[in-house]
Amino acid sequence: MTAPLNRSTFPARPAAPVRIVHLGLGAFHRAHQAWFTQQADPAGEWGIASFTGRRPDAAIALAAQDGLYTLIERSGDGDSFEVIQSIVEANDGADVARLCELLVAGSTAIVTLTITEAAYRLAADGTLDAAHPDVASDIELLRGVVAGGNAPATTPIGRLVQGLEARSRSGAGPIAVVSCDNLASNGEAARAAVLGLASIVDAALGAWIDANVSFVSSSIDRITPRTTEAEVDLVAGATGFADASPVVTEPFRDWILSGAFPAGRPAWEAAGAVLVEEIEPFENRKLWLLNGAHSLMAYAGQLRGHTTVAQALADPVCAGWVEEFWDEAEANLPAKGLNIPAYRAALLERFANARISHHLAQIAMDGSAKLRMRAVPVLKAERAQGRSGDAAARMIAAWVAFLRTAHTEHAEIKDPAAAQLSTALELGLGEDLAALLTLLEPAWAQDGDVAAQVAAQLDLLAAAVPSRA
Ligand code: CS2
Repeated sequence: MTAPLNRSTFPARPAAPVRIVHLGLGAFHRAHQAWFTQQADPAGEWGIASFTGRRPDAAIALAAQDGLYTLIERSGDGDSFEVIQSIVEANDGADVARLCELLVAGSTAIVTLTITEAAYRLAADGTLDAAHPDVASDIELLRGVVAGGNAPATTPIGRLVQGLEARSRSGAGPIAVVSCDNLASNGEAARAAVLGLASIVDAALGAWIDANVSFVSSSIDRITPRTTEAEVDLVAGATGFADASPVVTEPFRDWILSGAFPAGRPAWEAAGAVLVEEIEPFENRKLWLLNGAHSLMAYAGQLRGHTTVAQALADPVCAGWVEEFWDEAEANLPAKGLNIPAYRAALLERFANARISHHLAQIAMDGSAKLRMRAVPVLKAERAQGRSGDAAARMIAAWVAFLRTAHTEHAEIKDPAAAQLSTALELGLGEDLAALLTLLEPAWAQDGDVAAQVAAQLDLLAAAVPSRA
């Protein structure tokens, strides 16, 4: 017999008061920030109110369990189970009224974000893409809010700006916004998005945010694949609780943060988080070595017939490409203080954990936003040093080949720029390349060398794809 999981059936500590608001209630948030907060806050002083993004489903499932869920830590040898209690409220992201209520409370000190790279709506030059239809529509809505209306914004950044606008009128004081998305200088990206939007809406609101919101950058790491039904059954058997919404993750976790917390924060370092002055080298190490290898395997691995990261890594061809890309990335990271040989060795072990079924298709989504962080900087840095950057170009070529296959097979392209990608692919083989590259990096519109280099890597990949050899 299993019991339902909630705060009456499970011997939970009392729900902590909300002091953290999170946007992006998904598996990664529950394996990462919620776990760190639980470990760092034994007294239960830091409750999290978490909001979903596009759909309310995760909030509905979690609210039915009073925010409780089981975290399955899956190593190569076995599983361990822990009930996470730090989320005390699970809300539909569309409930902007509740978000505003929480943000006007002086006790709310932090907003954390896992809204995905694409949701920042930044153009390739790092400024807000104000012409994007969703952004433009939120600008209108928010102008109405400043004028006394209360229609809810629809994008994550729009909702955050709406909450901050409410706070600015409440006298609740300064607050920290912590980006936990895989973007370089993600605190600065959050500032560009939030301040960019707020300043267009209302100059005074922009000025308040500038003076009162601290944008914290953070490098976040914990491989968290999608949960399946098998995990639901596993948890019931192992713990005796019927948890409709468990999360499976690897044992490894890492959180490096840089920035000020004007209204306080949990002692996350008690759980292993690290506060640093200079975050860029750590961000690049993670974005290039871990995420870069992931994207390379996602595209090249699927072309070679693989489904998961562990399978792709077991393929010597893919593994060789990963190593070559790592060599290029490493050449552009500081030699001191990052312990890169150990980091690379640890990554190989983490990727090889076949008990974590991390699907390449999941990683392949949103490629246009991801490759801008993972491949483009390495290729540019290599070329600037007078080296080829062929391994980084190969990642981009694998993305192009993957998109072409999807286009030919009429498969859905899951990407925020799907419409522009399709327009580029319509141009047909060869002609499409320059257009696709320009979407990654506008400066490449004029760079025939990069296009020729990626085309050469496309030939190499075609020769390495079993069905086409
Ligand atoms: C992955 C990341 O889906 C992806 O793009 O590269 O989610 C990756 O698993 C995490 O950043 C690991 O910390």
